[in-house]
Amino acid sequence: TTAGNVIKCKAAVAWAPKQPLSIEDIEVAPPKAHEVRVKMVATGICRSDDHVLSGSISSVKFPVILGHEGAGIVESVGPGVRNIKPGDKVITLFQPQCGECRNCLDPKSNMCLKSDIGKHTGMMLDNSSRFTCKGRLIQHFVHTSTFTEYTVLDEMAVAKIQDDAPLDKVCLISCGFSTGYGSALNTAKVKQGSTCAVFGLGGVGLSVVIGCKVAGAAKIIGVDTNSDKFAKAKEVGATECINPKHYKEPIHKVLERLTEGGLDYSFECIGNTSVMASALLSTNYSCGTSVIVGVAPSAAELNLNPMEILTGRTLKGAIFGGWKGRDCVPKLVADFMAKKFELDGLISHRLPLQKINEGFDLLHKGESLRTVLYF
Ligand code: PAD
Ligand code: ZN
Ligand code: ZN
Repeated sequence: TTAGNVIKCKAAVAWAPKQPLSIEDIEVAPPKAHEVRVKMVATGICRSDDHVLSGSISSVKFPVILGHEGAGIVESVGPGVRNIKPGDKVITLFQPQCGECRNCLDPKSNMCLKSDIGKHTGMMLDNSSRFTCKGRLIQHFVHTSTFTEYTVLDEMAVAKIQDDAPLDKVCLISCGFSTGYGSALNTAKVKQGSTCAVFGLGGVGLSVVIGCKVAGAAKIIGVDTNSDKFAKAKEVGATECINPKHYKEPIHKVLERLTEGGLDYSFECIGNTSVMASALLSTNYSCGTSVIVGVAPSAAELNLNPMEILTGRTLKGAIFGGWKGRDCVPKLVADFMAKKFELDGLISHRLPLQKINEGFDLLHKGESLRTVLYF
């Protein structure tokens, strides 16, 4: 039995930014009080992992084990863990839910105050790490770290899901799918018959499209500079797609014309501040709502004329689509099992952990939506 012992296993370690990941033998310490050790089964590669590797999210410390879109099976639990036991299927929560803080108690917020997003301590809640490699301490990433055969999670960062869920698909509910879907349903609250535009048609943007469709939007316009993304976007619900490179005039002018006075809702799913500004401008100047979903570089600033908001527009944002992880993720998995939405269309590639750098290359080349790594 491994319970109570250090586990030696493989992990993809990021030693420094702007370098390929390296597959290493690491040691994973047993879970302490209110912690859970998980054997990973599947994890997606998200653009946010790449933002860290590229150095664009500069506060993350190295060496680190990245990855935050994971699903696995509980290997052992530490003292005090009540509702999770070895053998349970779980999804990792990069946006945790402690259930006790001011924001967890507010039904309007999912931004648990214990979240490591933005702070990037790289540690477990008790301020220590469970990972070592070659005698060095390795940082955790936003309470998850899924690019490893075994990881340790604080109980607040674990959602227990039903036993019959296919982990190689529902891992997307751990980040990309839920972020996009929730941005449409929870953050924008898209109304039936409305007009929507989704800027950036990667795994997150496509999930916004799915959410807009479920909400009954009449028009869902996909916007991407890579026209190769259009076929899949239409397959999951986009009613038309446009490429800003094919127009001389600014894209918000084009969208204003297509929608007779501006969109009801727009979503920025790229992480580019000038696109955020044009997504806002493309909404109706009085009743439009624009949602920031993409993660911009740490140092970036958004340039806006206040008049664009003064006339009545709403600018919003959300992490993880506004979902409270432990409450909502099991329900999202149940909705998937009940065929309320599909995830297959979002998964473009499957690779073993050992080929993780190939997965990042596919993302850089614009060829992948989601690459799911298996173990
Ligand atoms: P992705 O890289 O797969 O998709 C981005 C898409 O945007 C690609 O299809 C690009 O071709 C397209 N694109 C790039 N530049 C432009 C441009 N100027 N105009 C139009 N299209 C363009 O990324 P993803 O879908 O994995 O993630 C998208 C963003 O969402 C990224 O910034 C990621 O960090 C962020 C994210 N946020 C959360 C959250 O909780 N808010 C969660 C997960 C991901
Ligand atoms: Zn992500
Ligand atoms: Zn909390």
